Amino acid sequence: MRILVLGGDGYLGWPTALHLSASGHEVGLVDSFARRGYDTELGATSLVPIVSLEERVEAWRQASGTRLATYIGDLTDPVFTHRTVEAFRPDAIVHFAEQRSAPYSMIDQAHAVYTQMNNVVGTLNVLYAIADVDPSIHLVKLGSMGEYGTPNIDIEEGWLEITHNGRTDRVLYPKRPGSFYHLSKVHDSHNIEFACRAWGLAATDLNQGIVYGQETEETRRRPDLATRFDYDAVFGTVLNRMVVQAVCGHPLTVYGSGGQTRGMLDIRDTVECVRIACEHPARPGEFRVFNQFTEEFSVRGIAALVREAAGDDVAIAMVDNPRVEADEHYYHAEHSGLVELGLEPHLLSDTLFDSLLAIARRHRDNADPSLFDPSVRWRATSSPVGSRQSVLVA
Ligand code: NAD
Ligand code: USQ
Repeated sequence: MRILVLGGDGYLGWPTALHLSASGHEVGLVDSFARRGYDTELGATSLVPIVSLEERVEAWRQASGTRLATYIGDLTDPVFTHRTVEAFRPDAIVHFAEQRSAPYSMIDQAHAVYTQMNNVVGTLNVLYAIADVDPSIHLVKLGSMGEYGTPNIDIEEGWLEITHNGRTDRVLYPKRPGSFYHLSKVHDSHNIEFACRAWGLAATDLNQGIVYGQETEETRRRPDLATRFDYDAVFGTVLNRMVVQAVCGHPLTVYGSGGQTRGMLDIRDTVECVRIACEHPARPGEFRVFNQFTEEFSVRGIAALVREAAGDDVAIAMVDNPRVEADEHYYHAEHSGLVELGLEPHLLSDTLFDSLLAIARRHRDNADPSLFDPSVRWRATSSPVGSRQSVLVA
């Protein structure tokens, strides 16, 4: 298949592109380098050094004998998006290209507006490009388990059958997410479902849990194929952060009571789930939803596992929760769709010590401890007006 990976320079987009290429598909990459720009803005860098996209693509050519096509531009530009889809003519588009940090979206008004404009407008442009160029292109869109929030009922895969006043219907599962970032994903899901209904597009929404890990079979082949490893308080996700904190002798930062429970998955399962979704497309007009995670953990459970693997001298700090979220709640989410299509999950117990801790130890000298403690509070609304640029200058 010809597969266009949007956000192909990112943490997940890059290893997914390599996995699809190694599986025999023709792969093109699209990126605006927005993510590298947030690093500059926040004064943060990946724990594991990463090279430029140009160098990565050349490294993959040398390692595999395969060329990846690259398109540099911003999906919020409708002309760029349309021309790219027309030029590459994909069978499937995998859409990772969004601002993906909840804390980043909650810094202030400018960052919330930027996040929703970037994500919602980019996705709308992708939908229009598909409808104009070739409505049979299968859209595989990365959504988030956080779209659902933490309801007091079981979470289904995207859809819910309800009976109300004696009548029954199948409706999109009601969403109650916890940040302007997560809300941008909800808005995307509604726009995509409508495009499937109105124009007959075929889409798969992958409501992915929190990803951990940094290596895949393909990125391991050479150091210049590495993907990024974020551990800072804005872009680092909880397990990756705690592993780096542990090897640096910093207390593990559990927010609130640590009862927040989340679905999680290994980065090797992310790339495999996307391959499976591409190779088993949705039908024309179908808005298909998979919950993409393999295991559930509470935040304090993660801290305990990291301490068990890294050593008893690791301290755990209960930090005032900077977010507005339930830190004790019911959680049970369905996630059978991808397993039924053949996913064989990796378990955290197999990865934590051998892979994650070893990587963190190897690169611990690159860590900046000033980036460990939370820096964004959900209730603070400073710098309410202005552009993201003026906030940076200030
Ligand atoms: P990332 O920030 O590392 O990668 C996203 C890439 O998209 C970056 O390279 C960025 O430059 C690019 N991009 C952003 N906006 C763009 C635009 N308008 N035009 C072109 N390129 C643009 O993020 P990631 O961790 O790889 O996540 C990828 C996707 O997966 C996101 O949509 C995210 O919401 C979703 N997801 C991630 C996780 C996780 O734990 N990392 C979990 C669930 C879902
Ligand atoms: N948390 C801590 N300590 C930390 C960091 C986080 O206790 O040092 C807690 C948070 O309060 C939250 C949970 O851990 O309750 C998860 O936080 P996170 O930063 O690991 O993940 P989240 O903000 O939900 O976002 C990440 C990705 C996002 C993706 C989402 C999947 O950044 O792109 O959509 O995971 S999900 O959580 O399923 O929505």
